Amino acid sequence: MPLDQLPFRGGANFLGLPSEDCRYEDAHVVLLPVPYDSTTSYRAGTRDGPAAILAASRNVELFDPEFGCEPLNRGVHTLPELEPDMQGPQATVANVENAVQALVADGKFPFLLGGEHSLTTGPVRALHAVYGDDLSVLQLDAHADLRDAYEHTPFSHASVMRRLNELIPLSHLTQVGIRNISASEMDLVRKSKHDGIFWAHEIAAGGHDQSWIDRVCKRLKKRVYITIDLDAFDPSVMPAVGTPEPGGLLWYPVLNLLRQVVGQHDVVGCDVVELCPIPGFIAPDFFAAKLIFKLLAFLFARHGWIPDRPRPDHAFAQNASQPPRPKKGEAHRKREHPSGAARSTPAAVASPSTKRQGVRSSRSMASARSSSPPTRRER
Ligand SMILES: [Mn+2]
Repeated sequence: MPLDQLPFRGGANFLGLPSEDCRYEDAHVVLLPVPYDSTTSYRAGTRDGPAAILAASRNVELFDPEFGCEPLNRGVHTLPELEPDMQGPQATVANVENAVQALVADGKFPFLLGGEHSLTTGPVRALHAVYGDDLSVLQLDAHADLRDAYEHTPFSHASVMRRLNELIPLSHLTQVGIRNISASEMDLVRKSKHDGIFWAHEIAAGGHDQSWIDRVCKRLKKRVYITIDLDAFDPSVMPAVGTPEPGGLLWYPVLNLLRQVVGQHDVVGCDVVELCPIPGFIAPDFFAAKLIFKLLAFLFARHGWIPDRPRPDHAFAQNASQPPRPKKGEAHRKREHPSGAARSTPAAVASPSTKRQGVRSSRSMASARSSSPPTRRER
């Protein structure tokens, strides 16, 4: 049997979409996986984060009830992993900066998958070169990361916001979910009258009052870079981080924050960093993948990148008791369970819009598919 008729999986692209739907040329968003950790101070392993996120993303359901469609069927390209430079964090950060510079020059929205948090300096430098004082940074994190140096390096993940502060003023930095800060960082906060910290305990004390989200949005400038250190979340929902801290943020409030920020501001780049996978425990990997899916969906909605979008912005969020009905023709689509049960059913037929990367190794197969032999949906 010829190789191209066997069910090889495609490369590790986000969501496992067919390669013809996530070409670089057509992409709005480009994911840049950087499997780097060298300054991690507690449990190491964030270098395995990008691969775990991409693997988990294959199991994210493409249909999103909030949008009433499959918002990310096309337009998201995943680059191969950027090789870490073992000379140290500076060299790797420089490579990331160069990569993001090239993506922005090509008109792509850059989305970094870490890796440790020190990488964030790369995209922020590249975007600051473009947007200057218009650029502000929204950081979701348990840690203020304002130390001048940590464990003898100024490029530590514990110093990343301090490095950014050499580029952008504290008035352009908004920090959400903070609950770990040192005395020296607190000194800096007091002396500089930094009022951009949204403490985790204050958010928690507010309960269902989410007016803090309005205050976050008010503080942001025109252009926003979003950096999400996954330890911003509570360890009960996101235990797979190198430096967990109790009392963190939860799923829905963070989605509400991201929905509003993306809806009201010009978000120009994002990263999700510090996933430190726990072998055999898939829930945190999936959590990270789904978080990226939602963030990208908000972004696609904001820019009108979702083709034939059937519902107005965030209608589901405003009327959560009424999930949208499937579009005509979708009602009988067979839902394949993310557990992979469908994998054992080679005859399973997916509608064209939901097919993911399966046998796509040659043009001949692509054209064979369009003459409609049933193609197995790869998950
Ligand atoms: Mn952190």
